[in-house]
Amino acid sequence: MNNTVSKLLLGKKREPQALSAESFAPANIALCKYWGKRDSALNLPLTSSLSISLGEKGANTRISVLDSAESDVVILNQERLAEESSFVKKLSAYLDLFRDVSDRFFQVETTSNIPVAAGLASSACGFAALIKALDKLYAWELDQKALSILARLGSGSACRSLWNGFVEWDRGQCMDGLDSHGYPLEVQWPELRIGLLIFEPLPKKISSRMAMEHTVQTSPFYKIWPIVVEEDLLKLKRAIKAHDFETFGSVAEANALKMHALMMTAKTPIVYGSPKTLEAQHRIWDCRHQGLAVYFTQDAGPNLKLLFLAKDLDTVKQGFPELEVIAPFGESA
Ligand code: 2P0
Repeated sequence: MNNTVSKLLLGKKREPQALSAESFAPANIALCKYWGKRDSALNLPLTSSLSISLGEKGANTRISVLDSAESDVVILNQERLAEESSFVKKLSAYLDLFRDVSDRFFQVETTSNIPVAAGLASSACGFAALIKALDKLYAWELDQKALSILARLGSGSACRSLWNGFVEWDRGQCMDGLDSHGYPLEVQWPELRIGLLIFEPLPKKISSRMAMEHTVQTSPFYKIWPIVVEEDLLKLKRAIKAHDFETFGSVAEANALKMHALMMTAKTPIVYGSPKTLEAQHRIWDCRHQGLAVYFTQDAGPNLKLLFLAKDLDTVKQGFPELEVIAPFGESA
């Protein structure tokens, strides 16, 4: 058990209190990106970040105690993953944080309604759903902040998937990471829409973890990233509060482009975009030149997420008929 876990679970039950437990967590999309760690074992970031959760799009995870197994069993979207796969190893190492030597192995069954590993933060909602399910299984009754800290140990961005709506992940200052967690912004924006433009629902070639490390170590521009993020975060939070969509969209889009620019200047460069990504970006900029308020963000994959308002839904759909539209605050607008 690492230090963070033992501090948070002090006085809590060490034996599962049920045979299985289940929980859901929403996917989240960063509007101001997390890109770079100050501690890679604890997933402590170099900067704060800000996301929007995707409501009903996310992961549902059931964890069950296995009786006589010799390893964990991981089932993702009805398919059992090979024991030696990197995802199963990562998940087992995460579960090791919580089990005593005497503990048995687990079956982790996750159903995700978003494309896995397509740069759509599916590991984030997976780890958030898993820690919520573990909390139920062991009857720890941890608060959201503690769950956010523990989710972060699985995957950094998972700490933002504990809430709906806008979530800021405060980077924190402490070495043990107990002050590095998400918290929700108390702002609703029912008119906001997110469009998933999925070209390639395929696993990404380079993991975010490796790409971040490579960028931090080799991009000559990384040193200005923390300054960029600080400014973008402030602008975004002001725009969200004021429901100033154009500032919101343009700052989020520029933040994503700056993150990808960092990667392109790494040695050797990392490029997550494909020709389809670039073609869609040009279509979005053309729409904007014609007066349509539509923006995009892009994560560690080729797909884009469009940002627009409910009033423009029909026009955006004309330009992008393949779009899957999400209302992160519900369909009320
Ligand atoms: C984000 N991404 O803020 C950024 C933007 C992708 C691009 O967080 O190494 O799976 O597990 O902490 O959280 C994806 O990275 O990385 C991510 P780890 P994670 O959403």
